[in-house]
Amino acid sequence: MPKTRRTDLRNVAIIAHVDHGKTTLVDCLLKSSGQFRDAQLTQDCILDSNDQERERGITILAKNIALSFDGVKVNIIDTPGHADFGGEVERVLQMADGCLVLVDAFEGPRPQTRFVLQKALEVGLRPIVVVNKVDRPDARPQEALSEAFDLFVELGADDATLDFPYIFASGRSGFATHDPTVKTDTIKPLLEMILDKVPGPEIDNDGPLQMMVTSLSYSSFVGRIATGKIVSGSIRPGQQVVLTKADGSLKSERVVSVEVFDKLGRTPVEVGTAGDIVALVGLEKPEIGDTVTDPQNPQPLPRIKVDEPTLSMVFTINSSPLAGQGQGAGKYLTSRHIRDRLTRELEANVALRVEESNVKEAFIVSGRGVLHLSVLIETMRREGYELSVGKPQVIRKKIDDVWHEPFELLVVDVPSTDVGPVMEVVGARRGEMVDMITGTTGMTHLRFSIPARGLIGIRTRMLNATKGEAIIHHQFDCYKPLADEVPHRMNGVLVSQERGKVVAFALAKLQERADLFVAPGQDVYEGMIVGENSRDNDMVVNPIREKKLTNMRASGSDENVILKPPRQMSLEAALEYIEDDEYVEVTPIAIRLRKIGLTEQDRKQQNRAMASV
Ligand SMILES: Nc1nc2c(ncn2[C@@H]2O[C@H](COP(=O)(O)OP(=O)(O)OP(=O)(O)O)[C@@H](O)[C@H]2O)c(=O)[nH]1
Ligand SMILES: [Mg+2]
Repeated sequence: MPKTRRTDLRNVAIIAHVDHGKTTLVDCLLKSSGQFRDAQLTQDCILDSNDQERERGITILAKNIALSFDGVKVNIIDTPGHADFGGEVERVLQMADGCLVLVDAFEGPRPQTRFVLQKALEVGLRPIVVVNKVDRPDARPQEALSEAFDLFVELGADDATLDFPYIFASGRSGFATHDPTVKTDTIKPLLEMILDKVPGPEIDNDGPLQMMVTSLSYSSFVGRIATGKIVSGSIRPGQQVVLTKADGSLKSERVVSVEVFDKLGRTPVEVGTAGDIVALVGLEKPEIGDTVTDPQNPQPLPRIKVDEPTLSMVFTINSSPLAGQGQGAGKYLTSRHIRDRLTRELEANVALRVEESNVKEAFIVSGRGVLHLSVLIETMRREGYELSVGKPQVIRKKIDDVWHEPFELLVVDVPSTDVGPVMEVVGARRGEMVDMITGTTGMTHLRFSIPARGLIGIRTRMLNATKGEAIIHHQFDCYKPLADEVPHRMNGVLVSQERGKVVAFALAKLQERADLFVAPGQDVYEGMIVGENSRDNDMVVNPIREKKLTNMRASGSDENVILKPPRQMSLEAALEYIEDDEYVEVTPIAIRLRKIGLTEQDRKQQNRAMASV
């Protein structure tokens, strides 16, 4: 069947390492297209539209937008840069016919640049390199460009691909230029390059309908919405189609509505034709990798996979004495609430798995990393859920009768003087060095292969060891046979022996040998963790004990106790901190740490049970 290329359409994905400016650049393209009301464009990163994306300043979900330039429709897919969401990037590249690889003009290519570029080359895309953030005072655009070239070479790009088009830009200042020494006042050169260098989609208009589901979203009104690119044929609302499923079976369904991307949203159309990226509404249970195809002549496309989860956590009800207490406490506390919410999450969070656990009221929730799962926990807490979450555990696999565990590639950049402490931290966690490059700038670039469980909590430790200088990035590498034991937390914790309100007098005594997590006036309960012991053992303490009243006024000093501010932990930090016998208690108003066994007797029993496993 002869294939043709559309000239009225471009499908382009934007890929890069985390924070290299993808979303800012897409914003800039949107603004420059002049197709928006001002009110829509007042914020930065309009595309990072959910709360957590805004607060964390990262993109979590890939997003489609569309604009038109010189009479051509341009579909742009913004992708997340964080390694936990790398699988998402890989999938959405299926919708693109070209991509922009952004490289920070100071940092040059970074580990995730390599990962996403490799994926783009694997699906046969010819990337355009955008050396971005050229407005940075420390920008070194030419070096960044030549480092990008080296990366293409390392990845085995063919000659045609090595001859990649490139351009310099600043998404934040809103311009693109062919000469980094000359600033312009428009992003147009980039749009022109997209029209010029990204091929229109190659299509077969007369072939049978073929569209692969590459992403899913969910609405409680219409259910799952399947997005993908039509490779051949066309599709109309009301049309009868079949979905080719993972097990090879066919499922007959009817499409209710066909929508295309339009600016920041979607609009229904009468027909979607080959080359279009469409969202299909009305399919019952579409899954990633299904081909939506012609019932008369079903032709499945090669199926894409969803990355397997590498990490799991126990989610269970909040069983602490403070559950549901206090102003602003959670509204959803039961295991049924949690189960329903997790089931709903599975509709569109494709890398997530949920299983019932053999422990009552508990679920095993698996995902792509601590960030992937903590985003879900944070979302739930904002929606009014309370829950307890166990220590993140890596998922082991039996391959040829031998237990394997996930290993990651850990990349660390540090000032050369801090290489020693980095090696120590990584070595203690069973990491092995892959290579080390000392640059001319006084920085050393180290790469390690490390068991994924060794990474849990490594960030804090590494930052402490290098006075905050280390820049760390990691991504899944492969499964290898189990490594040796990874050492546990060095310090024990202080466990409250009673329920009540924390008293300054008690803390003053405790802080002599501990780092405290609570402040006077705060509610605590028996079994709650209130601080970190300076030694390696756990200690039961009483943080609510008042000073004994005596007839004699004590002499001076203990009247006004001076307390160190309590250590505050983010949700991620808390998840990385706890050990096997501990939970993080998550409510809309608090994140607390606790022992799973609240009384000493419970804990003894539990330890015995654990020891016997
Ligand atoms: N100097 C400068 N800073 C920029 C530019 N573009 C983005 N930034 C800043 O870089 C940071 C990251 O920008 P984003 O656009 O969120 O980066 P991203 O690539 O979408 O990040 P992820 O989605 O998390 O991978 C923000 O603090 C931006 O303000 C630029 O052109 N120049
Ligand atoms: Mg982004």
